[in-house]
Amino acid sequence: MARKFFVGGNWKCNGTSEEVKKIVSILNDGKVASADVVDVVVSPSFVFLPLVKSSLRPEFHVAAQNCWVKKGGAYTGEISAEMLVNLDIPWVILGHSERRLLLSESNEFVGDKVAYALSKGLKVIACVGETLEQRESGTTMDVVAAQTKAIAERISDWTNVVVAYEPVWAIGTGKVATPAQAQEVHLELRKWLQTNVSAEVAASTRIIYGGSVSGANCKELAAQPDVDGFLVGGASLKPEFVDIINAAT
Ligand code: G2H
Repeated sequence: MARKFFVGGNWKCNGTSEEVKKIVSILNDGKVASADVVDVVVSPSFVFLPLVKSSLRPEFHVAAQNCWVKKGGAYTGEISAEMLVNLDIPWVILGHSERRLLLSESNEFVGDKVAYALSKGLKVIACVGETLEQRESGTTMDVVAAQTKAIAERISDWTNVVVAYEPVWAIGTGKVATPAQAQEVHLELRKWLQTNVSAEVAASTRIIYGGSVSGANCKELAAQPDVDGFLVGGASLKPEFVDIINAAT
């Protein structure tokens, strides 16, 4: 089953309204592959979501970088899935390692968030990935399997899920996983889905790579059979993001 290439731009906690407008205009002017070939989703901070959504070319979509684990209420500082749906924001990134590590989000908490966001009609980019210590101790697959299992136990429909494999040691470090390292984990993750969810879900779910993806390394990574796209941080704030989108072709 053909999986459509997917490129996400995670702008993290960056940008002023002027800078955001500049990035949007670069994206709007960029010569990119057609929407039949690649899904493009950019994720500005919450405060810029309406601005980006209203000014971005229509075939590109927006994602929030997080949302609350259940219905809104007395949760100061949080943004609910319902609010994103209300603003017509189709996607949300959940379980990014920066939140898992800096804000102590557990596998179970991330799994609950994924299930709740999906139940409200959002599409989810669910992030998994091991730390350097875990890789060096040989537990990479145990870690990403446990993170994926916590999601799998809470959802039954994977249609609106993209899994982002982001090794923590490669995030923002310039130390990208080699194409072989990325392919190895993506293939193992797909096998995990086949064994623990279903062959259909394993074949159709997009598994994208994140961690120091750039215009220079994207083509080689994209050529791997189980790499279905990217979640891009630093380079998504630069003109080279257009080249990364075009890695699909
Ligand atoms: C990983 C990635 C975006 P960067 O966090 O999700 O960031 O490309 O800067 O390593």
